[in-house]
Amino acid sequence: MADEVVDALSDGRPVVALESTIFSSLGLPAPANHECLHRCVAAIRRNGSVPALTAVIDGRGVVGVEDDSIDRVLSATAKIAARDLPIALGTRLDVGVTTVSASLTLAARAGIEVFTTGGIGGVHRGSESSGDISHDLVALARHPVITVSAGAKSFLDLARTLEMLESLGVPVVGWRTDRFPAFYVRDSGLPVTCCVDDAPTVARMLRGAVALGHRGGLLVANPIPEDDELDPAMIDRALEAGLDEVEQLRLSGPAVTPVVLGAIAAATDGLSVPANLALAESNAAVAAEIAVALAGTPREDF
Ligand code: PSU
Ligand code: MN
Repeated sequence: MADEVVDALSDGRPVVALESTIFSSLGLPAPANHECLHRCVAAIRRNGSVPALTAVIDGRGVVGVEDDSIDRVLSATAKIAARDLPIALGTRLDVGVTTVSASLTLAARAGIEVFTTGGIGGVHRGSESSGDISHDLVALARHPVITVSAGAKSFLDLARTLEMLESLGVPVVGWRTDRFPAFYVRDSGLPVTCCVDDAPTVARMLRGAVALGHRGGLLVANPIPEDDELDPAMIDRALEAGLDEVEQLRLSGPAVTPVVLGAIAAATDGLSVPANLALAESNAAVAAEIAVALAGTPREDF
């Protein structure tokens, strides 16, 4: 753990964890990936919290990547989900980027209660035959951490993703919306479990869940800012291009998501990239606000 993160946690000051896959070339093309990280970190600090980027470095889980290791992490190509952490540590992996599930594992272990990302993984289209369901969903149900995301990209089966979250007992809280957002667009057409307008209410939800012994966290769904929303028709075409590419390459498993993400960026002529940066920054700001509210919500009150 970075000294700054240890100090903040021991003083009870707000900390927000970040995943690193989104900031690597598996998530965003260079140099936008670097810009995205800088904007998210700045948004977290501006809103009164300490950022903690997660990764695997030299065979260890890291919470709070130091500045001199950032370039090394962002150029890593090993995608580490939660189930890859034991392997990464056991084999002393040089460097790897963490997905949502691995980041939640590390954040929870470090005692961090809020995590920000772009979009979570979910139930893939065609999962009836492929069985491809991201471990992100299980991780959301396993760790007492609030995840802020702009929903999930609609190359996933969003209706099934929400059903799975219900099965797993994960509340889906709309941040000032009653609709589940679909990453580049504000409304997937599907409802959230409830709509919340302020950070203290979200903070009380986590405190209440923990006090009751309800395992797992919350998903806070924050729609992309209105000015940055993309045209749904254009995105649908780009998603089709991405899914076609996956089919032609006969990909399965963890290789699917990075290839679809790259194909979407190409098919939108790069338009998807600034939108991705804007929503990631917005999520980071909301996460920091929630972390500040948690710091002011005593556990003893529940
Ligand atoms: N969705 C995005 N951008 C991303 C990812 C998902 O819009 O960068 C990354 C996240 O790290 C997420 C992971 O946790 O992909 C999910 O991968 P999989 O579908 O293999 O579980
Ligand atoms: Mn998968």
